[in-house]
Amino acid sequence: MEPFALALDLATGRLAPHTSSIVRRVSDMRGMYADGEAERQLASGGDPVVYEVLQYDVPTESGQLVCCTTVIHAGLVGDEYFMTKGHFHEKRETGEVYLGLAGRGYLLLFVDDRAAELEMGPGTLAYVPPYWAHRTLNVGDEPFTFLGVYPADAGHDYGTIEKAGFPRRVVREGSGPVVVQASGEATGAVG
Ligand code: PAN
Ligand code: ZN
Repeated sequence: MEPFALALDLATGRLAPHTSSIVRRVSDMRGMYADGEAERQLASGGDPVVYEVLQYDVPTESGQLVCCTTVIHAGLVGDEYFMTKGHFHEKRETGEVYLGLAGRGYLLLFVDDRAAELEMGPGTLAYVPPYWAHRTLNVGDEPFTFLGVYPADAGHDYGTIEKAGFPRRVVREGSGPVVVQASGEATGAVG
């Protein structure tokens, strides 16, 4: 791998050049939102784009670092904010660093019976420790974008989250976000 420099647009999160990208729509996230009916209606209606990931690929080997940006669009499925699928790293002992670029979001994390949520905005540097599952979501009216840097051989385990979900969700109550237990009751942790 040769050294390289990329242009990162801090306002939009666009990374140029990038060598791969992912676009995920509501229909790509079946069963992940609490309100299944709202999810089905959106998916069979306009099926909006929930988020995009732009990445500059490097060899998938120990020591290499992937740099990628995520753009989560503003929106709701029922009362739940647009979010990423969320994952554990397949290599559980690998961590990750996120840097907020634009918009307002949350980072949800959990490991075993511990859960955490971090508010993110432009300039927030968030640390995802090894072993913690992580999911981000947009609680604002504009796209929420952030840069992620993680070991190229980390791998992504989505299956565990698809089966078990996250222990906490972030929903809009009135005009703002509230963190609730996945079962529905408020944690009282964040307003
Ligand atoms: C991020 C995520 C990105 C999209 O780059 O992959 O935000 O989220 P999902 O992968 O959960 O769909 C990261 O954490 N990489 O390891
Ligand atoms: Zn990750």
